[in-house]
Amino acid sequence: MSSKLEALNRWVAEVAALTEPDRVHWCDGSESENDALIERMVAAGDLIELNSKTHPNCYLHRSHPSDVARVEHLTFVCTSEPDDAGPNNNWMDPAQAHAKIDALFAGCMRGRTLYVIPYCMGPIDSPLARCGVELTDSAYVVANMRLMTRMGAAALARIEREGTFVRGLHSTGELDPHKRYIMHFPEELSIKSIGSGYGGNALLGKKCHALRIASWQARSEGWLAEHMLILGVQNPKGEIFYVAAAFPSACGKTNLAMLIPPESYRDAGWKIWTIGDDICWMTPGADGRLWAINPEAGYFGVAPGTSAKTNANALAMLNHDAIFTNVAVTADDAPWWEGLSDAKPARDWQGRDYSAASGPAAHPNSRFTVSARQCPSWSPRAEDAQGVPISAIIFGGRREHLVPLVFEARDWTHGVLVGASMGSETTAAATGAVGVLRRDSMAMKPFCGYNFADYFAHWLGIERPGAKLPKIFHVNWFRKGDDGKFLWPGFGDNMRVLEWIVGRCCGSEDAVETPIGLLPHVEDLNLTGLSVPASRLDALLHIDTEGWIAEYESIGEYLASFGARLPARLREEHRRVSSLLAADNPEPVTAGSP
Ligand code: SAT
Ligand code: MN
Repeated sequence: MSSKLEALNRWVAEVAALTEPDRVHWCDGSESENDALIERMVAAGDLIELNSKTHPNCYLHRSHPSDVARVEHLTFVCTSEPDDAGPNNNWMDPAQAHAKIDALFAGCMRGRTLYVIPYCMGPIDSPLARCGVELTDSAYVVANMRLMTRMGAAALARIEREGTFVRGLHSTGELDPHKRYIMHFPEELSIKSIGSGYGGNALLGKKCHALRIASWQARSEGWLAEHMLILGVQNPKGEIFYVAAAFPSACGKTNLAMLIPPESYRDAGWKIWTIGDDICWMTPGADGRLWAINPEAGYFGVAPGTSAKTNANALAMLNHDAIFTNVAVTADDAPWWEGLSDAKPARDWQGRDYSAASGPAAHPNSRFTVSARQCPSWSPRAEDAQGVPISAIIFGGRREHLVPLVFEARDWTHGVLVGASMGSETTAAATGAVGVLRRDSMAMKPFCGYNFADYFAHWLGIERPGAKLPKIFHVNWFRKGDDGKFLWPGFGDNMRVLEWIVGRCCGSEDAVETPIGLLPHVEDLNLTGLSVPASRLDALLHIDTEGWIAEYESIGEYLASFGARLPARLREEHRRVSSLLAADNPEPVTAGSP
């Protein structure tokens, strides 16, 4: 097979000449194709069939033990000018990068099949959607891309019609961490990834295309490609407000996107609809509002901690037609991970007999891949070609201290500063130390395909005459008390915060002004059925002025690291909040004081 698009045929031929596969397979996305692939992977031991009674059509994949997460230190943005990639990215000269990675691709597919995967990010008929083609030698990648994107014949037809597509070349190579690179060429709309078969390193439609390359395209075309979930909050009147929320990887986006409200809310008629759990593409509409689509068609979610209590919707979608990566299994071949149930794991994520001495049974970054439609809270609006109008944008990270449960930015400029200043403690989603506080602007630190300074300017520029932009909020579910325990129950109870946010968007809720933004009055949070002591709520909504002065000093240093390219408006906004904090300090330290 080949395509009607000569440019595509030529590229496939060039890649085949370089990588020397035994055969080339053009994926049509059909059921029979998938069945045949799964059969081959099971025969080769790349997939293990799970219990067909409790988990029909579910499979387990065990990745190489050194290949279990994204590798930010091996991820590059290769632009002609180093400053275009910015201090937030690793940079390599494009010609040098091509030479380096092509040397690794040479002959790497001998004995293997080269799969051609045409895919569409977003509803297939949406003007907001964008297409790509991934060339890979991994059948596991094909099976995952089939769940995560609109993959196959319909995507190819759109690509042939449009003539343009993002080119992604991937090989598992030797799975050698020393021969592993994830390279992006935004000026060429292309990606080359070798040496990893895992998640965001290998499923090129996800982080590589839908965030790094798309953010670059979005800037030149006037839209936003963001690391955000999208959910709909339906109130008892039946009105639905759409909210986009940015959190770093493994900070609960999937759980928030599928939130089940507390019983009192459900009885009153509240409901959450899921549009997406990881990526959001937003475009200003003719009406001035931001309209959003989820470019993905599935979820690649973190397994550990997912349970009937924390995310019953996720559990319900995981008992058929799902791929599990690096989870443990029980004696009767059901998938298992820490936090799931009291059942005992029989084998750990590496397939060894489980022993508590060798660490967690499931890898902390173990994942499930499943079609979005299997989620009980899936919204049919996820297929809407025009997207959904966004009423609120939420930023949030993991912060043990200081940052209150929720606050609202005063206006768009302040909101952009709040997003740019985001900090979060690192997680197992990327290789490296866990629990270290780092700045992660808009949760895009690992994903913005260009200089953050230019990205902040692009965000500021979204505010144009006539724009009816969403309100911007910041939340922190991860605040801990002196006893080291979480102060806020989180999960379904986050509904209480969402209600206040939606109330602010339609003008029905009041707020308290503070230097860092607008906070709820404790009595305005609906706490029916919740037994959190008043002292804990006070702590959750308390502003520690001295702590915030120090925080703003650290934010100032971070912003200064972007040098002269940082938009002046952001610098001024930082100065404005800093002086509000100084004025609020009960014991101001003034220059020249004794
Ligand atoms: O592996 S992925 O990059 O897809 C998951 C994540 O880190 O969010
Ligand atoms: Mn993510």
